[in-house]
Amino acid sequence: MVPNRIIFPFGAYVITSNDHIRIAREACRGGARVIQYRDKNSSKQEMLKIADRIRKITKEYNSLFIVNDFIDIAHKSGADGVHLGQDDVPILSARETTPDDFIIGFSTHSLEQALTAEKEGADYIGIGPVFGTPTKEKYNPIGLSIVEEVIRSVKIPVVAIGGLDLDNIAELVKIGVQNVAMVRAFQEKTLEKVKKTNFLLKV
Ligand code: TZP
Ligand code: MG
Repeated sequence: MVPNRIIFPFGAYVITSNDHIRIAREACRGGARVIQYRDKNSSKQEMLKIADRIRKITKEYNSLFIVNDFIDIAHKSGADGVHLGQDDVPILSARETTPDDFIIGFSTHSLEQALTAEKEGADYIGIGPVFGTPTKEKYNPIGLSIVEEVIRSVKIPVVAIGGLDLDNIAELVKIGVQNVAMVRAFQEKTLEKVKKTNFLLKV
């Protein structure tokens, strides 16, 4: 569970995939309360430099900073947490090596995985891909009904992800989604799109 003093914020959950520092800065200016640094290209050394910069920016705006995949980069940069996937370090092992207030987010692709992640102590889960997406093309889209079922079945925050953009957020709001993570949609016009996303999510 999220330690009492950390309240996982509703709204736009911004995932960077390139131009990380600019996107993080614009996203924070636009009101994003969670930034995930997701970098599939840089070396660990480069990643640490980028993570340090994003940490400073997110601190300035009081937004959460989550590092994708790498607990060590998260630690060294002073991030608030890490986001792990089904093929990464299991939640229980990650918990053993991190402080109590360290946020562990976990990617899930079904109701069963969502329930397991909650049981194992994830602070929040990602659920998706909701719709088809080239960003994660090996995964089949799970559709809105599973997302709705997951929201009703777990108590931890649920972040919908995959194939989302401003034109389908309304469908998600209807089924109770309060957190929306996007990669491609936030690459351009980041500030403006974060603002609109938060408006649509009534944040
Ligand atoms: N996990 C599930 S779908 C996805 C991840 C990282 C990619 C989402 O990317 P996009 O570009 O917002 O569809
Ligand atoms: Mg991963």
